Amino acid sequence: MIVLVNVIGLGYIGLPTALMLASHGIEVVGTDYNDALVKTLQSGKVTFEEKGLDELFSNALSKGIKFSTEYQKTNTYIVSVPTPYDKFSKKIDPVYVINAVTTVLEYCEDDSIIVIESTVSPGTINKYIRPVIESRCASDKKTIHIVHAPERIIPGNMIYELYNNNRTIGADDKKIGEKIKKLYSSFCKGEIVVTDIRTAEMTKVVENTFRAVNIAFANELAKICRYDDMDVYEIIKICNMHPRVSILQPGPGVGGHCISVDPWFLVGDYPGLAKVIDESMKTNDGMPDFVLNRIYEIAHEKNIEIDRIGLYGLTYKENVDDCRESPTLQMLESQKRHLAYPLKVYDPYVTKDITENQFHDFDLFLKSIDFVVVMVKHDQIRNSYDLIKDKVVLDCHNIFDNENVHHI
Ligand code: SAJ
Repeated sequence: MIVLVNVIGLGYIGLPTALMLASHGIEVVGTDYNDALVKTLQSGKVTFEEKGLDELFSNALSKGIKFSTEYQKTNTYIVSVPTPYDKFSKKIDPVYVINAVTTVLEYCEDDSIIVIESTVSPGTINKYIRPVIESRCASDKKTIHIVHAPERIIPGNMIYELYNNNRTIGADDKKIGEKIKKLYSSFCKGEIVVTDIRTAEMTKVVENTFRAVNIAFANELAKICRYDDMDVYEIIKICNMHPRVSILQPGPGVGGHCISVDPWFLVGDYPGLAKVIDESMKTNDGMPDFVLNRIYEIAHEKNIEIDRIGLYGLTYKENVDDCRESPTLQMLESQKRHLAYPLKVYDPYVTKDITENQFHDFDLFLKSIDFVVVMVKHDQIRNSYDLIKDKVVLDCHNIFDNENVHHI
């Protein structure tokens, strides 16, 4: 029987998952080694902005959720720590998962289940996690079960998706898989499929790769259409009227910790085989530079000085405060490498200074520029066309169809 669930890693995935379980009557302790983060949560404040998160947090607090820097002695753990990738080899770096599992092994009871929610590349659990568990089990004479339950929620709509998305549970033993399925069913209304661990690992990476490849296709079309003066948005709109065509939207690049990262695991592990994926990732990674060229062309044509150009948006997508792998940061980084004066930048969701020339006041930002580049389609800018209509506008998301607005 599950007595207490110890969620390890209270980031974008771990925190909402812990809160969701606690709100649905499960006894939960959330553990993170970041003391400041744990203190913030203990003081009753959430650590990032997300629709519905505050409410879920109060609910979980009223049901007794606790936060700690200590691992707990129990029989069920959910590990949701980051899995970065090595930029050079493109392979996953499982060090955080290995460390978390190693520490769990010091605390867990016999017959415990360790659920890994972190995204891992196919084979990671067998190669790196299983040996750690098996050697410890042999010396302690314990039985420990591994389960992989990759998360699928999208920032900006996390709470709704936690409730409603279908899920995958990978386990060696179906009975253990069913036990964890029951745990997630305490809040999840979607279908939960129980399969084996390698399949669960692969499905997660494939889902994000599917999206990366399809975004790359839209980005490539944008480049072709720009080269030969065609309207990519009109073309995509018409093509999508075909019953079996559904093209995504081009943009200034792909950010976030998932779609811009996970497909590289397949390229790293199967370099000779994952060719479409490799090219797609390069296409997406090249978009910030493509937009930078576009900015240069337009500024040159309109005679605008570099210090009168401003980038609107620093996050990796609209209406969230998450800047991981953001196209704007990639673009600023590329500018820096070319020793160029950094462009002005403003984002209503980013209140801390994370880059040079960053504004925190929308009006002041607008007053200081003549050319605005819409990098992120936050609701604020969608509703502010009147404020920018007299400026030169490069709209990287096709949110304005006004005649004098430029597109990528
Ligand atoms: N983007 C485009 N064109 C599009 C759609 C998106 O350029 O047509 C860009 C966005 O602007 C953004 C990036 O792609 O920079 C990724 O954004 P997203 O909203 O598509 O996805 P993420 O990274 O926030 O979340 C994804 C989701 N995966 C899939 O949709 C297959 C989510 O379900 C996963 O939980 C998450 O990755 C994850 O953690 O793996």
